[in-house]
Amino acid sequence: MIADQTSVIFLVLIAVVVVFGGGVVVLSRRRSRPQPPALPADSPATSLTLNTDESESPADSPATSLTLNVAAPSPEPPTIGGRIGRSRSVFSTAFAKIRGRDTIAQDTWDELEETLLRADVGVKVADSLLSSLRTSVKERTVTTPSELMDALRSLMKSQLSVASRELRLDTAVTPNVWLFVGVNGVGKTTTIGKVGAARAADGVSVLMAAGDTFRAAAAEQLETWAERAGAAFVRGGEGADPASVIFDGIQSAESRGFDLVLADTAGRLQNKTNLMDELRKVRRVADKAAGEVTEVLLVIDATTGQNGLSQAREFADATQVTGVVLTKLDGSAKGGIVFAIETELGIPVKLVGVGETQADLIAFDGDAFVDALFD
Ligand SMILES: Nc1nc2c(ncn2[C@@H]2O[C@H](COP(=O)(O)OP(=O)(O)OP(=O)(O)O)[C@@H](O)[C@H]2O)c(=O)[nH]1
Ligand SMILES: [Mg+2]
Repeated sequence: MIADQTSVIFLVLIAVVVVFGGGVVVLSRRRSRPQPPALPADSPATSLTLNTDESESPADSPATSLTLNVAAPSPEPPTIGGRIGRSRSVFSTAFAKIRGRDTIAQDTWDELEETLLRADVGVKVADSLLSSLRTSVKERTVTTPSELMDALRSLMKSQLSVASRELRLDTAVTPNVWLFVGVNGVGKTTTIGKVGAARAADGVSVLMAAGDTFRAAAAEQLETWAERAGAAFVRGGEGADPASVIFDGIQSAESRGFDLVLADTAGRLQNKTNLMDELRKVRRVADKAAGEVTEVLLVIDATTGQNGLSQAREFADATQVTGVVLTKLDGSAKGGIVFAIETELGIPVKLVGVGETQADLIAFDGDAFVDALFD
């Protein structure tokens, strides 16, 4: 329909140019979007330029130029494979090298172990994967390096087959409360911005509560994300009690009939007892407020390595974490920590952050993640 209109405008303009003997015509069309998510730098706007043959133009009239600037189409939703692609080659290269060997020898095992450890799966998970593979080789169900890699891939997938990764949003509850916790700088506030935008786009009414009262800038950062997502926003004064800001946010959401409160908290190290106690209080008070805490999401930076496991342990103990958000998986093929978190702690990874913009959030899929490490 829009394309038809553009064609009509195009033809009319050509006619005008022909009738009036030249000139430069520039047409711009930008698709209107309610929330313009920043386009990735590598998706330029489409520009089409048509020049008439100068030899046919009268000497005193410039060549006719018609430029159509069309905003690039919305990027395809990101995929794990697409986003960690840039640096995962270290793994796919190692796996491909093993696959290309003639036999399974000691150096095959060494290389395999090193690659798994580099992917951050941790010693325990690597040992369990390797010992299962050794058994298969002993029993001769696996005889070639290629079969070995296939067996590893399916073992890794089976380790990530948790019952459900769905985020709980109960329509009978007003409001659902999702609490975001984690150490400093992992991407809590950014993730709230992304989650809020995605839910608001689905028609869920969202309120963001600035429970990070440690710095004034933290509330302002969240407010910006709330504006972008079209979400309501509640904050307290600098240094206010985070639990009471979140409580007020929840009560306000209830009285205004909001579906979902996304509560931000200040980053804290998992070994700081007083700060972890503060978080316990946040959880307790949120439970006392209206609605129900239906998710406590621990945000972990994928590049953190095995330290992510001790973060998960301590935060789970303080707040009954229901899921993990693994951020910054773009540009990193690590994130093997998901194996340790899921197998050792039984906490499902629910979301993955693959960039800094609103659209850079993916629902975690274990199979796709393992495939991305291999392919
Ligand atoms: N590349 C990349 N950067 C991210 C991602 N998520 C967040 N970031 C960046 O990480 C930095 C910290 O993000 P914040 O959201 O402020 O982290 P935070 O956990 O709220 O930090 P504190 O509140 O200080 O504890 C920002 O520069 C974000 O843009 C991601 O998935 N990928
Ligand atoms: Mg923050």
